[in-house]
Amino acid sequence: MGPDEDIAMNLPRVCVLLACLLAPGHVQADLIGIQLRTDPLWDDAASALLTADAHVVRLYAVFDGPAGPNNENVVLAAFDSTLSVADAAAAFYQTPAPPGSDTAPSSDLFATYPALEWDTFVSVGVLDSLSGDTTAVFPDFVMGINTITGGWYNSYPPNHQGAPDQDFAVVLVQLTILGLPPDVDAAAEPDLLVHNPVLDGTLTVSHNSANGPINTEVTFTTLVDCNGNGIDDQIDIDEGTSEDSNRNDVPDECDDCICGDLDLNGRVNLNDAVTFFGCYWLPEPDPNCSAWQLECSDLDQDGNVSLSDYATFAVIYGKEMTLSPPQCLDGARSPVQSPEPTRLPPFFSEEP
Ligand SMILES: [Ca+2]
Ligand SMILES: [Ca+2]
Ligand SMILES: [Ca+2]
Ligand SMILES: [Ca+2]
Repeated sequence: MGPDEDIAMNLPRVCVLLACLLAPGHVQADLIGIQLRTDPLWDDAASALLTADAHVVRLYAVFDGPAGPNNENVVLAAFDSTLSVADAAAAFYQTPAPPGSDTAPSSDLFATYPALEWDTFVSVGVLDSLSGDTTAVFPDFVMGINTITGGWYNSYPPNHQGAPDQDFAVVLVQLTILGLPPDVDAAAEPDLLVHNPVLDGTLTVSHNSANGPINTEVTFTTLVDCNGNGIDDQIDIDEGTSEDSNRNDVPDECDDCICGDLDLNGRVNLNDAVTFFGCYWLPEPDPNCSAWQLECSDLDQDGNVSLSDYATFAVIYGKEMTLSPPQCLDGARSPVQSPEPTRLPPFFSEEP
């Protein structure tokens, strides 16, 4: 848990304590949000038992304090939620061992069926399905897309439903995922609630607070980070960190080079020439020539943007172009004619 989460979780807790002082005997536990937790130890334990590379994640509903004796029941309902595995080749693990339920298995069965501990299940604190206090029916998590529609009832101990941990967090879902590529680290992403490498979908939870029902929706989207900066590429584009000249929602630095078309507008024209000249004989990227532009200006891919590239650029100037370096001249032999001017503006062609 990071420092921000610590603050986020402790602040309301302080407020609850103050509320206790001001109005003793009346405590309303409110939902702060949904939290996703991963632990490499879970993965190791599950993988050892399931004889497969396993990724275990758990979703928790986090409250701002304990439910009080005068306000014992906290109602949660989850509805119209979908959770699927981000990778099409992967699937949620569902143990074939009894009881074969999608709800939390009884820990009494773990000695006989150790893999049952890592079953995929949905629960709001249903610690023991043998006790018969399960209140919802859920789909088989072996399916790729899981639509969860049902109600969960979380009440104050000692009835064993919804018992929170020391952080007032109640487990909602355990998801054990098999079949992901081995390089996927389920714990690696900085913002697990928004972008997670293993989950897609939404989880909507309704909480019956002191002020009426409150809906909390969490959307899980796979982090798309082609440029490897740890930030979702759509955010890179929206905030201008990355250009998206061809509006394909892919940062240009991740797009394939198109011969001479350095702004990816489909033509080799004046704007590209300005960029090309800015990259000419440049040893490394600078404000006038990004790393992607420098790489793509090297039309023969020999490692330098030199006179030979300029000669090629002059040939393909004014043409429409779809081929990638180093096939630029191959493409220029049968170009689609363009109305753009075909004469390259004057340029010093001497190498430094
Ligand atoms: Ca990115
Ligand atoms: Ca693009
Ligand atoms: Ca262009
Ligand atoms: Ca070159």
